[in-house]
Amino acid sequence: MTQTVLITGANGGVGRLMRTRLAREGRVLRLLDVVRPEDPAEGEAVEIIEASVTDEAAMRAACEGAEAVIHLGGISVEAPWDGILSANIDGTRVVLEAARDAGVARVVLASSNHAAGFYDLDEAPEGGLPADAFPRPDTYYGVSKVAMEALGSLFHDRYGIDVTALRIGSCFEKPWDRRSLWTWMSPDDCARLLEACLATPGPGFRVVWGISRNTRRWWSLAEGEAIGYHPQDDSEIYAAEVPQEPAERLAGGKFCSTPLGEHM
Ligand code: 15L
Repeated sequence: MTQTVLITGANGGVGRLMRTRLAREGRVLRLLDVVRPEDPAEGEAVEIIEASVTDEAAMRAACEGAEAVIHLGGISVEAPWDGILSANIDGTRVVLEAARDAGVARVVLASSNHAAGFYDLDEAPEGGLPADAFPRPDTYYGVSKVAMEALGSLFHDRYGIDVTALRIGSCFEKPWDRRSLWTWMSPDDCARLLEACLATPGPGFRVVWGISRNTRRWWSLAEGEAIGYHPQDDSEIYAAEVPQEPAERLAGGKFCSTPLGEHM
């Protein structure tokens, strides 16, 4: 049987890194983005949808027949409130309503470390800051990720949808500064995490950190391990290459001091 997985924001930074990594025999990736993703390569099992996550009709059609939704769509940094409200908060509501109405059993939400950006590294207990540490958003963007988590919890409790919200650190090919040595999630580990979210039996509603097994991490891996996420990469191999300044202490780094509501 074919498994159809809808990925919103499929043409964004994380979405593009996942396109080949989430390809599997028997799986169709339905790639949705407001900027049209590239057409399928020869033999690639993908469907392309050019649409916004705020477009209710398009989202309903996109969810039809999908087993799972990986919701990466929206604005990925600080920006004016109106845009954040529409793309990130209303967009998440639209995605969850469409998933519910189409009978999609499982949704993975790309939350962010910026939902908890004001934790200081000294506040982490032994084993790391728990993934469900009470929110301390660092921006309007971070507030939208807190709202995303709340919507996920709501849709789990009301409708029984399995929802895992990922407080993603920094998912890029490589870390680039001292902070990202804590926060990095390698693209391969991101794919491992998403596969765990798709495969784990009955996760209910959960929040999980999205980071690699970084030597310098101070966020807990326990919640990820509980759903079968066993990261294999460590940013330490890049430590000698990255600048050692600024020596950030707050989880959210420069997001904590960027002017609220201004484009980063
Ligand atoms: C995020 O949530 C952003 O989407 C990404 O662009 C990075 O800035 C990342 O956090 C980070 O904290 O490094």
